[in-house]
Amino acid sequence: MKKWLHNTVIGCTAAALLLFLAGCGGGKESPAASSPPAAATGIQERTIKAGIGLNEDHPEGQGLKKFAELVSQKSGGKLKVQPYYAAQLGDDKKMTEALQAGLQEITIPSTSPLVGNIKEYAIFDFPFVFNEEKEAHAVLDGPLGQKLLEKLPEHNLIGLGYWENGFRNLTNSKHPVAKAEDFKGLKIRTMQNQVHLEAFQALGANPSPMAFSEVFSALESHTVDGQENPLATIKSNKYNEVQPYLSLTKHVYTPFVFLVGKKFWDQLSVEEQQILRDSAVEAGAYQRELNRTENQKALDDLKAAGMQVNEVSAEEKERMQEIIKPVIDKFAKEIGEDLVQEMYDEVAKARQ
Ligand code: KDG
Repeated sequence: MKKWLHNTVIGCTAAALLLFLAGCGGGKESPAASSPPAAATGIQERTIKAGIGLNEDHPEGQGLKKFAELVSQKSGGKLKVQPYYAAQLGDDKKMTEALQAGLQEITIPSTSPLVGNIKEYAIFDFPFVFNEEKEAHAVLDGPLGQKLLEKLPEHNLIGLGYWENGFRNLTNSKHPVAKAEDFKGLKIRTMQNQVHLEAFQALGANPSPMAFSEVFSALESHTVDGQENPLATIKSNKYNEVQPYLSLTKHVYTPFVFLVGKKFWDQLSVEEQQILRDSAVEAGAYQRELNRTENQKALDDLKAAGMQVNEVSAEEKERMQEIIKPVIDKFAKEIGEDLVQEMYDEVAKARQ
C-alpha cells in the first residue's frame, strides 16, 4: 500500500476510534461529540441539494451552476451538487428551515427574509444607504459582513459569503413613480421583512408581504399593484408582462447570503468544507460580475419589451429618505446603533 494512503488509513482509523470513544461517554452526548470535529482529509461520495428561489437563467441560477461545476472539479466528481431553481424546494423561509433541520444542504436567499433569525441583517434593508455596488461589497466582504456570518451557527446555519441580488427598483400597474407622493395608495408586494413594510407604509403605500414565489400571480390577478426587485429579476420572472411601469428607484441594495445547513456541514471533512468554501467564493465573484452585466442588459430588454421607464431624481430620493427616517431610527435602535454606525463608516470609507 502507498505510504501516503497507508498514513491516511491509519489516521482515519484513529480519528474514527477517538470519535467512537468520545461518543460512549455515559449516553448523554458531550457538546464535543454533538458536532464531532471534522476529520482532516478525505472526500466521500455525496449528493448536495441546493435550492434557490430564482430561475436558472437568472445570474443567481447561473452562479449556482458554476458552483456545482467547481465543486465537482475540486472533488474529483465525488461531491455532486443537485441544483433546484424557481422555488422547487419551497420559498426562502421553507428552504432555510430545511437546512436547519438537515433536510436540505444549501440555499442562497436574500438577507431580508433571514431577519427573523438574525435581526442585524436588517441593516441591508435600510433604503438609500448605498449608491453603488462597490460600497455594498466593502461592507459585505469586510469585518461587518463577517461579523454577521458569525451569528449564523447559533441558528444551525453556516454562511460562506455573499452573492449579489442587487439594487431594487419599483414596478407597478397604475402610474409612474417619480416623486414621494406617487407611492400613495399603491398596493406593493414586499419581502417578508418589517423594515420594508414600514418604510413603504411611511411613504403612504399599502404594503403586502409575501414569498417571492407568489409575486407573479399576485401581480397578474391585481391582488397587488406593484413590487420591487432588481432589474435582472424583473426580466427573468417576466414581470413586464403584467407591469407597465418601471421606476428606477434603486431604493435598497439586497445581498444574497450563501447558506449551508450546520448539521450537514459538521459531517464534512475539513477538506470537503474547504472545497465548498472555495467554490462558493469563486462562484460568487463570477455571479456578481454576471449580475452587473445582466442588470444593464435587462434594462434595455425591459424598455424594448414596452415598459415605460422613468428615473427618480436625487432630490426626490432625498425627500423619500426624509419621510422614511423615523422608521430607520426605530430599527437602528432595535438592531444596535453601534452596528448601524459601523455600516455607515464602512460606506464612507469606500467612498474615499
Ligand atoms: O430566492 C429568492 C429570494 O431570495 C428573494 O428574496 C428574492 O429579492 C427577492 C424577493 O423579492 O423576494
